[in-house]
Amino acid sequence: MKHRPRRVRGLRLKLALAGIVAGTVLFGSGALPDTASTASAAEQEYRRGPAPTLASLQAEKGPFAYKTATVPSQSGFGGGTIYYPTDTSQGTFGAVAIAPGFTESQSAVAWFGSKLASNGFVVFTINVKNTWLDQPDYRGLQLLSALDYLTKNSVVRDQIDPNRLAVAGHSMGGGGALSAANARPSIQAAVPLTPWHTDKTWENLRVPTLIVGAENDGIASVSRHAEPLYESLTSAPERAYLELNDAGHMVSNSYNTTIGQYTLAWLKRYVDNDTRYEQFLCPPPSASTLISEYRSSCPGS
Ligand code: 9J3
Ligand code: ZN
Repeated sequence: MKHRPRRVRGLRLKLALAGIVAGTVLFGSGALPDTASTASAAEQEYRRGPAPTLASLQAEKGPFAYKTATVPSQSGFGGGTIYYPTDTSQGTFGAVAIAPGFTESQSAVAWFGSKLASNGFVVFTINVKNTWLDQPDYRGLQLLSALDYLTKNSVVRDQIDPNRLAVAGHSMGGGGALSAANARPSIQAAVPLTPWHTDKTWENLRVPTLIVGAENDGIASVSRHAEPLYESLTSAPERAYLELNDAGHMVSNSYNTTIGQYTLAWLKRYVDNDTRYEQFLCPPPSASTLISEYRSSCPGS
């Protein structure tokens, strides 16, 4: 739905706090610490791949070669497919677990495997235990179980940074991604895709979250799901709402350039702390033939 852009909330407070922190650092020590280069070292530590361009974000595949590994059904989730970069020369990668929606299998989110693994993430597309029955919160528990499997038991466990994890999912799986992020604040990013959840109170969720909505969604209408879910994220350190123009509920089930572009930028920015991607998120895009609406906390970082 189209709305007036919303005011950035909390920006003034964040600037004030930043000033207090900077002041404490400056006045609290004899020698001036080089905070700028410290920050950029931390940012650069997790950078993977070359500097991004709009074309590289929109490309179906990135620069990393990748392989897949099949995982059979486990006690905590219904198995799935791990897509992982084969390059072991650059240290660990961040990882994202992605759940499908009601009636769906991992095939509904499979394209994120190649898109994101080829850009330097370990991706775990999962099946849920009972694709018809499992409610969003249970899908969320299964996402957490899948992340634990990835970092503790999987064939690529040593290639994953357990502190750089993310969750995503379609519809009830997107509701599950909210639930997982809410339960585990150490998760670095969440990307619910045309999410569906009966609970619209996510005021305690503290994970940077990008919600993708589809303007003409007839199953999880944006006015009843994506938009109120986004608006409830008042404690998320960063949040964005990307609404795809003229799109339906299944828009994320096959390759979509705009969803791929923003999902990749969001994960790079918040899982890898890669500020080279900030320019593709902030300032926010204007409405276009592709994007009916965009809300965000920009500039918040
Ligand atoms: O996962 C989804 O596609 C949610 C859709 C839905 O309408 O669930 C109602 C039972
Ligand atoms: Zn809208």
